[in-house]
Amino acid sequence: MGNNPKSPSSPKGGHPQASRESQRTQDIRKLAAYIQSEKCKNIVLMLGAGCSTSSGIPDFRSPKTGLYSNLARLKLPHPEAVFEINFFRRNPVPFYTLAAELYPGNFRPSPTHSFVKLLSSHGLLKMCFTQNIDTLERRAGVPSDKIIEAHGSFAEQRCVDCKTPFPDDEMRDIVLGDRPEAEEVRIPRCKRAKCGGLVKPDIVFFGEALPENFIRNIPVVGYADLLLIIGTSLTVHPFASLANMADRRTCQRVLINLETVGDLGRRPNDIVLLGECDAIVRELCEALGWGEELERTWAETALDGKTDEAKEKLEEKVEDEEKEKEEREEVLEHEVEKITESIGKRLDLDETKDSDADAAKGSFDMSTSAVKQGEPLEQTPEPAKSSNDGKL
Ligand code: CNA
Repeated sequence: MGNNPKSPSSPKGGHPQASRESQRTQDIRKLAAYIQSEKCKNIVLMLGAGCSTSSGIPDFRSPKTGLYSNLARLKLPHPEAVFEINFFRRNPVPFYTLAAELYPGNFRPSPTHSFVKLLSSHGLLKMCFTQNIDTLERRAGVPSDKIIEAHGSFAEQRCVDCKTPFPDDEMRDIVLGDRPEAEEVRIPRCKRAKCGGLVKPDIVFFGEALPENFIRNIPVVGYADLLLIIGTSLTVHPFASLANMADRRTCQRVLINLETVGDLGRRPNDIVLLGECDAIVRELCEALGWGEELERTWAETALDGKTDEAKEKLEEKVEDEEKEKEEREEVLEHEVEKITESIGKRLDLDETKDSDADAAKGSFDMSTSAVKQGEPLEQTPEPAKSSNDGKL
């Protein structure tokens, strides 16, 4: 199975958007069936900034909303300079101005992060490689031994010269706390006597080596039955190269993103699901029968750090919302039953009228389009083309 995002296969006269959506629904159902099959035991994830945009953290490259298009105020020679180690050593102000906007603690994981937790609690998650530095996978409850923070994180910090660790609470206060009006931004300095070097969070800047546990775990991708790539432009290497390490014969690659990226869509069995990752993940969880579990797991992330009273209120709110949802679904089901019944009657009448014409046209057998549990994913007749042809 697979799809070509560039050429929606709308029937003549059909609405291309509607056709794309039904293709997406079909792909999601087949993906769910594959996940539930015996073949799919090891799921590997590659995550990027797009997983956290709904949490309120901008990504780098989205036009208008991305960090790079909003950095003019920092007067950088080029946008990436804010994350370049040599530039940071000369001028740490732009980084620390930005750090206040990205610093963990103020953000709640997205439903996509909670989906990763579900994969883990269902025993399917082999490894979650993330480029994100926001620690939202941890906050969503994904076990730490299943997370590779390939570009490090804001969780710890140290001196760039002597590597002495710097206390977390002081760092938090410097980045997020009040500062004197005259001070544009506060820069943490090493506390070791006679050092005074610049302190930097343990995030990997351009020009720095990737963490050792990333390098050590690269072979894990080769054992994946399913590689899910979510919310990344696949432009930062070596992380982006992991996508090509998936075994062509045994691994199903799936991209969930706002746009096509890398060479996803080029292998005949690639699946490209374009759209907001939270919406797609919710649809996938519904197809897996995990819909309610996802919402409950995600609701729990809102309780993090809240008082008991606030927790109770939130829990009550979630329960009320679930009850309302159930009631709405019951009413809807009833309406659908009524409509189906009346259509059934109308069809009976029409059938008697048009039976000769129907016999001439032949009939469409719904059962042939049904997705069977554990069915192997088919291959598309033609390899799909990505919009990034030849760029990588
Ligand atoms: P990027 O280059 O900004 O690309 C983000 C990708 O996600 C783009 O292709 C977007 O189209 C897509 N996207 C954005 N929002 C959504 C959404 N809601 N649903 C689906 N897709 C979406 O970011 P990458 O992660 O590819 O680049 C790697 C850099 C970004 C790493 O070094 C990170 O450290 C760095 N970064 C991390 C964060 C974070 O930790 N949250 C934020 C900003 C940048």
